Amino acid sequence: MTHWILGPGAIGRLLAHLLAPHADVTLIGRRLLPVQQTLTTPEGERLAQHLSITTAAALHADKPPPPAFVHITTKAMTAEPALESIAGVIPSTTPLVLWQNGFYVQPRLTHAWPGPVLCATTTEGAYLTGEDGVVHAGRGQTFIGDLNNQHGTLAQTLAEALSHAGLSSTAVSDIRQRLWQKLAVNAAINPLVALQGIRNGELRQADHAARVDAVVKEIARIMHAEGIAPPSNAREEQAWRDWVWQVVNNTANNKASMLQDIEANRPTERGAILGPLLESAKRHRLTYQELAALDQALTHKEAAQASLS
Ligand code: KPL
Repeated sequence: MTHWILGPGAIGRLLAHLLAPHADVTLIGRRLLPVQQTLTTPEGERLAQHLSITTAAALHADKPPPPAFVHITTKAMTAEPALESIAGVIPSTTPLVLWQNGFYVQPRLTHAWPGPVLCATTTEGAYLTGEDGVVHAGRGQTFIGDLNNQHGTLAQTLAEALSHAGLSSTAVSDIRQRLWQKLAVNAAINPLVALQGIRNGELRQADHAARVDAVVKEIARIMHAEGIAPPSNAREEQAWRDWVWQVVNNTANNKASMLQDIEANRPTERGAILGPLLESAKRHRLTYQELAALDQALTHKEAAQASLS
């Protein structure tokens, strides 16, 4: 089985390290990285591995045989341009696997790409340490499915391949619900910590906590309108609140991905995380002033940073 992994960020490199001993794997970036790469396991073991790394431009010149799967592991807002960069070298029937947060690129590519489009959502923890290292900080669970439930067998094949490689994965028929549930948590935590420049656990301070609860109130109503059940049986708003605070407690020491993006002067996933909520609130005529305020503040912050760089 051949896997191409488009986007050598933390999840992309983690996938490449885990799959490489079992399958034919190529990691594709905008620029070349050292082929000798190191994975630090959750147990602290350092494993060096020679990975096949190339660029989209080199693929156009080499014209290799098409892969069984193209995993897109870029940030949400760069997934489509990344696919565009290799679209000329793969048949349009090639299965895609989308690993993005939010709910932006998943419906767009499901609609636009002729071949199967699988979506993955994962709680694996990983971060990069420079050009040649990735740390697998914590093991998690990965769920795979497609939005129209037409590719269950393919999702099952991929889930088995990933699990065999050490990434515990399950094929599911409710991936839309799982993507929105993760989006809810990301929307309640990421914009606030990115704007305040704080670690997740600092949201427990009273003034931040009141804001989190106000955001969760809006999110709970939107989820209800979208038909997305909370991950437990408690009364809906309470269930969403409990879940968000559980994630805050479990990740208290983390710098959320959006804060890392702000600190590194990269564009954030604002559009993919807040965008679908704002769009849904407008469509269902629900209140969204907390979410809109976060969106606006992040837009200003990103614009201010871009003008300085
Ligand atoms: O997924 C996350 C992120 O950082 O993007 C959370 C759950 C907020 C943990 O930090």
